Amino acid sequence: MSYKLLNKINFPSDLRKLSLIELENLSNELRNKTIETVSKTGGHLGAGLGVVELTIALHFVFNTPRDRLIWDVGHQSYPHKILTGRKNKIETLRQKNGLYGFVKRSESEYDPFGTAHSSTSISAGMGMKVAKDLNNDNAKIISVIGDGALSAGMAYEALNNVGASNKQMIVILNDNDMSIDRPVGAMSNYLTKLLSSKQYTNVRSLLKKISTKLSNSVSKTLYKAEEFSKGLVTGGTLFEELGFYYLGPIDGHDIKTLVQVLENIKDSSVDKPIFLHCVTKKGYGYEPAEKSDDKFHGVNKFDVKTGQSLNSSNKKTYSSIFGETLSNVAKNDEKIVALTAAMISGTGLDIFNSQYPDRLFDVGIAEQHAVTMAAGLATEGFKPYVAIYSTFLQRAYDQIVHDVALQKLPVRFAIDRAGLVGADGPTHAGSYDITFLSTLPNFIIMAPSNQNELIRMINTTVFINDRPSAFRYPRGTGEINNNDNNIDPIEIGKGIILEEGNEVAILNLGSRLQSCQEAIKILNANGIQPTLADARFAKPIDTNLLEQLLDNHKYLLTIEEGSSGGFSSSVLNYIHNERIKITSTKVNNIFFPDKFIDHQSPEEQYSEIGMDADSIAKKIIQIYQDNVVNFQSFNKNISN
Ligand SMILES: Cc1ncc(C[n+]2csc(CCOP(=O)(O)OP(=O)(O)O)c2C)c(N)n1
Repeated sequence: MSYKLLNKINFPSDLRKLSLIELENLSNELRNKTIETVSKTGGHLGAGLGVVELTIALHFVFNTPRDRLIWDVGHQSYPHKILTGRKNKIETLRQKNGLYGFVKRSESEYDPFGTAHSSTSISAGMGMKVAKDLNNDNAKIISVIGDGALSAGMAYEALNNVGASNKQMIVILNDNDMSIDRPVGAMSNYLTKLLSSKQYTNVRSLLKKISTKLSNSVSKTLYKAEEFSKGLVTGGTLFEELGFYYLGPIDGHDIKTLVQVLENIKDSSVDKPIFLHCVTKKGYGYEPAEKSDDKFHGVNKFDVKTGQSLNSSNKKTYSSIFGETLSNVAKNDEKIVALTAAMISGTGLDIFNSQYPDRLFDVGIAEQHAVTMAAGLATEGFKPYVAIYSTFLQRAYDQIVHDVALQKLPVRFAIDRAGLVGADGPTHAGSYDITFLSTLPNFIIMAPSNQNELIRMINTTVFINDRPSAFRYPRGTGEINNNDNNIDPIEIGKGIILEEGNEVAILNLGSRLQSCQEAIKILNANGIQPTLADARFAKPIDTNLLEQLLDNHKYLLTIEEGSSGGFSSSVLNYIHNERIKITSTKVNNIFFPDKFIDHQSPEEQYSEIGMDADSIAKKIIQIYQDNVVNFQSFNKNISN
C-alpha cells in the first residue's frame, strides 16, 4: 500500500500544511493504514474507520495538543494515534510494551484523558474547561462521543451540567447509528427522527436560524460553507433546551464540510457550549466491515482482501456457554429474564435473544439502571439475570449495595470477563468483583473452574430465590468435558477435593484451575504430591473443606484471579478471626499484585504476576524446601 502523504506526517503540525484536496487523499491513506494495522494486531476497527475524516479535520483545525481532544471510549483512537507521533509504533498495538488499544494519558501528550469505559468524555472535558477558565487559558476543549455512549447516564449528567454552565466547550456527537449491537433507547430514536425530519431537508431556512443565533463571523462562514454542508441544519431541540448551540447534522465523511464547520466553531465567540452532530458510518470505506452486522467493532487478525478472520478456534467461549445454558433453563421457567447493558453479543445473550426476545432487555450503556431494574423485576417475583462484564459492573456498585444486597433481592449476576483480559489491558480487566461483592452481606458468589462447572452454577442460581447471587467467569474459550454429564445444581457453599495428596494443599477458586493442574504435574516430578481442591464459592466459603485442608496439610496455598481483599481474605479472616483452633499450617495466597497489569497476551500476564503453572509450582517448591522440616517439628510440638 502506498502512503505517500502519510509518510510525511508525524504530527498534526505536518498535517496542517496540507491543502483540502490533500487532506482527502490523506484520509484514504489513513484508512488503509488503520485497516492494515488491525488486520495484523486485531482490535477495534469499525469505530476508527468511521472517524478517519473527523480525526484529520480536528487535528487540522484545532491546535492539539494545546487544545484538548477527548475521545469517548477511546476504541476509535487508532487513526488519532497514527497522526500524533505514534505511526511507527502502531503495529505494536495491544502487545506487550506496545501501544494501548484505548486512550492512555501516559502514552502521549495528545491524549489528555484516559478513556475505555464509556461516556466519560463530556465530564472530563467540563473539568478541563473549568480549569482552563480558572487559569485564564483560552485553549479549546473538544469531547467526541458516540451515539451509543450517549445512552449512558453519565453523559446526561454531564450535558445537564455543561448546558447550564455556559462553558464554551465543544461536544461532537459521532452518530453512526450503531453501538456494538444496534443502539437502543429513546435518545437513539430521537436522533434517527432528527435525521429524517423536515428540518434536515429544509436547509436554507434553518441556516437562517443559525445566523440569528451565532455571532456574525460564524454565520457568514457557515453560509459560505453551504455548498459543502449537504444538510447543515439547526434545531436539535433537545440539545438546545439543554443549553447548547446545536449544529448539524453534517456529513462526517466530508472533510471539506468538517473543516469549514470546525473552523467556524473554533473562531466563534458564542457564549454557550456547542453541540455538533456529525453523521458517520461505522466501518466506512472498508467493504467487509460496512457489510458485516457488527461493522467490525472488535476483530481478530484478518485477511485484508476478504475480511475473513484468521482465528480458526472452534472452541466455545464462556459467554456462549452462559447464553446457551440460560436459554435452556428459561425453557422451563418463564420467570427467567435477562438484562444487558449494550452487550448482547459480547455476553452471549444473542443466543437467549433469538429464543426469548420478549424476555431480553438491552438497556443501553446503562449498567446502573440495569442493576436497579433487575432489582425491580425481582420484587415482582421474576428471576433476573444481569449479564455485565466485571469491569463495567464497577459502575453499578451503589445499586448492587443499596438496591439489591440491602433488600436481599434475588438478582442473579452473570459476571463475564472476570480476571485478566490480555490485550484489552487494565481498563477492561475484571479484577475487583470478588472483592467488592464478598464484603456485602447476603451475597452468594461462585466462580467456575471450567465450562461444565459454569453450567452447574447457572443451574444453581435458578433456585436461589431469597438473596442475590453471582457467578464470575473468564474471557475466552474453554474445554467442555463431554464425559461429565452432571449439570445438577451445586450445594451452596460446597467446594470439592479434586486430587488427594499430602503436606501441600492448593485451594483454587475459579479460572486458574488448569494452571494448578499443570503445576501439580511439575510438582509430582519433584516428589511433591499436593492436594488440589476447588472452592467453587467465594461466599460462603466452605469452612468444612478448609478445616480438612488445614488439619491434613502443612502448607495451604489459595489462588484466585482477582485483587486482594477477595477469596483469600475471606479464608484468612476465617482462620484468624472465626476459627477457634490454632493452626500450624502455613498459608499463602496468590492474587493480583498491587498494581494495574499492563496489556499483553494472557500468558505474558499470568507469567508476570506469578499465576502460570511454572510460577505456582516454583512457589510451592520454594516453600516446601524452605519450610518442610520446620513444619514437621512444629506439628510435633503441637501434638505433644
Ligand atoms: C461503561 C461501559 N460499558 C460498556 C462498554 C463496552 N462498549 C465499548 S464501545 C461500546 C459501544 C459504543 O458505541 P458508540 O459510542 O456509538 O461508538 P461506536 O463504536 O459506534 O463508534 C460499548 C457498549 C464500555 N466501553 N463502557
